[in-house]
Amino acid sequence: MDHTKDQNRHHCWTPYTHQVSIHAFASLFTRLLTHLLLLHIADLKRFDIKQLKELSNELRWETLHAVSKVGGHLGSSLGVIELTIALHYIFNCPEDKIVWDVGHQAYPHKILTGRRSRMNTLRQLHGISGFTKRSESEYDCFGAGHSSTSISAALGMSAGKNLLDKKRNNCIAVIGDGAITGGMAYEAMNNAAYINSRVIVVLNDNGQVSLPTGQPSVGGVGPAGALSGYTSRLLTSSTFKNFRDIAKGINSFMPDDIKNLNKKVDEYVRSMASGGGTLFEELGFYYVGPVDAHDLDNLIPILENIRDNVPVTKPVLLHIKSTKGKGYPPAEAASDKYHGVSKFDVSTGVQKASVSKTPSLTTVFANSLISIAETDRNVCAITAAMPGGTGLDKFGRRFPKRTYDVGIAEQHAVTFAAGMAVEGLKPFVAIYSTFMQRAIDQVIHDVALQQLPVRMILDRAGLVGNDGATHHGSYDLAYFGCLPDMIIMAPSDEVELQNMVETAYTIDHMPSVVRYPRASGYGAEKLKDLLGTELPANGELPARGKALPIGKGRIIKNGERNHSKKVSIALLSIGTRLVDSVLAARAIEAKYPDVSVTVADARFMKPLDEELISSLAKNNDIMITIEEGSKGGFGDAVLHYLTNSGQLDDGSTRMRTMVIPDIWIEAGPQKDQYDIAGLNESHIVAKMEENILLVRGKKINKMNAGTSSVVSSVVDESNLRV
Ligand SMILES: Cc1ncc(C[n+]2csc(CCOP(=O)(O)OP(=O)(O)O)c2C)c(N)n1
Repeated sequence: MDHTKDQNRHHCWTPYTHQVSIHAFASLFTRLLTHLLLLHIADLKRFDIKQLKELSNELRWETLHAVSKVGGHLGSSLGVIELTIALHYIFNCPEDKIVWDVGHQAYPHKILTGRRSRMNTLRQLHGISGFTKRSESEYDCFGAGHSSTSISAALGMSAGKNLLDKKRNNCIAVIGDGAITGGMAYEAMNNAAYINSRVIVVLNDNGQVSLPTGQPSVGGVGPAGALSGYTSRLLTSSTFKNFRDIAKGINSFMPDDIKNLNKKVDEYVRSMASGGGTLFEELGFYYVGPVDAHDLDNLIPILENIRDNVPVTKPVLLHIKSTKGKGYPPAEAASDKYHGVSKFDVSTGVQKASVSKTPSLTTVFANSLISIAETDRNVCAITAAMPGGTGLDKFGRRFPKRTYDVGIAEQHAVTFAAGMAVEGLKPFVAIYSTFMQRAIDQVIHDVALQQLPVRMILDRAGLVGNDGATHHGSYDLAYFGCLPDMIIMAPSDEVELQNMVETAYTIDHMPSVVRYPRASGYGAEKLKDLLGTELPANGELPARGKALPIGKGRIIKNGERNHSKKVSIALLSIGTRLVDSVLAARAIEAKYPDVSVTVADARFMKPLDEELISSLAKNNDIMITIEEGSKGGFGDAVLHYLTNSGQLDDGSTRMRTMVIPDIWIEAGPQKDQYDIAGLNESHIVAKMEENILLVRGKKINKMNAGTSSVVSSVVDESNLRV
């Protein structure tokens, strides 16, 4: 990076320093960072502590500046600046392994490990990922996006190093107090001491478990879960440890005589920490902490001590206390700590989010559930650390006692809801489609098999945009569609969503699912024009939806039938691709006067509307299903039904499925992802055109064949004999 740019950066920054005066950014030139990146991350080791501190200011600025341009996860990254520097200073990556849990806090790590110049492409199409990703850099030893995997992965690497007799064994998992609420983290810790493999767990405690934390929905202002309470007690019951205290403690790993000598000091240090750090110690970890995460003077010698003195057979947990959003006042002051932000103005902290005129489907769900819960005290709601993203924050403000935030624990959320259903409650579990993948067995074993009426609300079902491949909700139609005793719905729009929430409410004899993408409603005008749906005179959604007949789809547009229409097509959509289907149908009919297109909305993935499907197949030359889901979902279910009932045997209907293709679709704007997936209006048009030509050709051949039937039948028979 050339120096002139850095100078300019100084000028950009000046107004901000006047307004909120952040002394942490006294050094506005990224001199050291530039120097370091011209060399190699290993050269960091030649820096002295003063330079490391200066570097942390530069890295903080660089992270802030990069995210302000493209949006992304900010607060978590700002909270681990010093930790990132300390880890790279003490350990030798890539040989040593740092596994960042979730990976959303790894931006400073990316900047330090050769990706500074690409930070402007963060989360963009063909850019670098917003999470760690193996294919992106050898310094990203493990990819992430979903939480609570880091300890297992680091432990596996450690065991691998042992088996292969590798001399250095520094495998480090950096995990937040949110991610550590996930069950996998405990499964890994339980296993760590047992297999005698050293793994270094850095517990980054910033008091934010859910997104955002402190909603009344979680019953108060604190982070969700008892574990957070426990680690907070560890923090408040003692002062921060400095490296001398901790060095004394770690000395207990020395030979026996020194060990005995130091034992008392060690006990003292650790009991000061907590009344023991006992939970982690009971799991067989050596507990170190709490330590101020922003104090490099301590952090560096402590990590050095752990590296050099903890035996290779002992897992260790370093408990650090950090401030999410550290060093950027607007982030520190915000309730969500700027966890995830859109582009923003650094000088004011004001985000440039595009505001939709119509409510998001998330809001429509929340409002619908609130209306229902107002009349039925048995309705309750469960979120796995995502009250904001699922709309349950709103529900929680209205019904705090009936809202449960269980932490990042999707499996528990589902079985917990199953337990509530046993007691006769009507639980709604709202989980993003991608995170529901965690709880498939709980849905099968605890819910469906017992026909318990748990209502599963899957937000972000489909392509999600800048979070990319780890977060797409592509598979739920496939993984739930194959289960017996399950009712699965996908609304095409906000009115349908409201109706489906109402439908789920009425289903008391088995589980039900409502899945919808990250999208906004269409609003009164579009609904009427495109789907023929009328809203009340005020243009707003009614207070309550109407329960739909189970397993029944609807026709949105009937294709015209007369002698001039030579080719007939049926588009059968499930979910929000319906509007693109209608637009595509209109475009085709305008372009080809001899083609008629019927558009239907299946509404239900399960049970299938077999009557509707059969009639569409029977009455059309071409039938195309469209869904925002992977193969194995709706289209396959329709095919399965039609082929097994012999309805495609005579070859008179050309059947095609349009699904999210069998590839990982990387981060980028949602609209581009629909293009990559081939699920936009233009792709539906193209798919119809392809088949129109073939059907026309076939029909012409047939007509020609009719005039020379004798000849062709002879040819056919001889072919058969061959
Ligand atoms: C399985 C799973 N569920 C939910 C999420 C959504 N999520 C991303 S980060 C986050 C909070 C993580 O908190 P923490 O680990 O403390 O990290 P922090 O952001 O506070 O640094 C959540 C709930 C996820 N990534 N993975």
